[in-house]
Amino acid sequence: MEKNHEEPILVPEEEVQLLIQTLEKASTSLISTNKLIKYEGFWYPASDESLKNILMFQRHFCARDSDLILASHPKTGTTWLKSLLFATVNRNNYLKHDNPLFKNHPHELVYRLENNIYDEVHNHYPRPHHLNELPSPRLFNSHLPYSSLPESISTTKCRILYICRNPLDTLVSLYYFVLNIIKKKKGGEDFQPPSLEDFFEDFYDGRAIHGPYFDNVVEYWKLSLEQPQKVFFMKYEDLKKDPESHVKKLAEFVGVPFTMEEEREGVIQEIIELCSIKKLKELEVNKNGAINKIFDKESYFRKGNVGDGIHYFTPNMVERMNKLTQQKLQGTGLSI
Ligand code: PAP
Repeated sequence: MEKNHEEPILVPEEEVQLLIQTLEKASTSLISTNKLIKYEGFWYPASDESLKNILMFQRHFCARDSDLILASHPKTGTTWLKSLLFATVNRNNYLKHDNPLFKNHPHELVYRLENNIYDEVHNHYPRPHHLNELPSPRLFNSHLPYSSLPESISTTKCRILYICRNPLDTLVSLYYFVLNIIKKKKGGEDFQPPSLEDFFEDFYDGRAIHGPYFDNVVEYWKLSLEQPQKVFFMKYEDLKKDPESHVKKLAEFVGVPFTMEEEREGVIQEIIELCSIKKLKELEVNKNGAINKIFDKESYFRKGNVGDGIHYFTPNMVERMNKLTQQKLQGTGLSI
């Protein structure tokens, strides 16, 4: 059911603070001063703002049947999939040279729901009423686990596209992304960066932002088996290996399959080219400025390699992560 609602009522500050007091807390190597809190089984920054945004999203977001929600653990290919999804869905809405991806970072075209939409402080983000006014299909993303998404996402026919990635590549990517933010905040001459080895241990124990990583992956994987019409499950590595067949399947899943004529004319290839890391990296719009005033736009485009993660760790650490992966995915039929 599509509900048109006004600006939602804010979750009172006192309620958020009381809730935080009841939640389990942890420090990690990367975020030692700014502790993590465990909410509904997953770790988030222990800030009032962050939890309030999640609560607001959970309480006020009304999914439409036509919504397309890109779900992922951070650093598994979200930005790439955002651009591919946007370019595919909107391929007939713009002239080739006028694609909004040339003027906007992918994160400015596909909004992250639990971030700042419901936040009255960062008002450069669209307001909730703006979400209601967006034409269908609306494209969103979320890093929340399926079990924490608002009810309307499961009760409507809205579709979810999920992407996962090799855990070592994911953790290295996350480490460098967060390190960039810390350096900006604290980096002076005597700045001692937190070690990747320590962050490995945090991630291994599931104690990193949005972790435990495997729990996030397995929830969506299971749902994709139970309801394949609801969840399209992808792996970063497969998308790299064979982007064409994935973009084709993605278009079919979201109800805008490529015509024979489009295929003949190379439209799929053009989309892949436009959304390649090489192309996106060299666009002026992705070189300067920051998403949400904190995250440098260019930091979303680092290397984009597959299997690079193992080079950062000792054979013993790689072996431990492989064993953990096997253990966590045992019986699921999934391998990453
Ligand atoms: P997010 O969850 O914060 O949005 P996300 O986009 O999922 O981040 O992950 C960023 C990773 O995707 C980076 O990987 P790396 O650190 O191992 O290099 C980034 O380089 C990679 N990436 C970004 N855009 C693309 C793209 N167009 N193609 C392939 N990989 C990409």
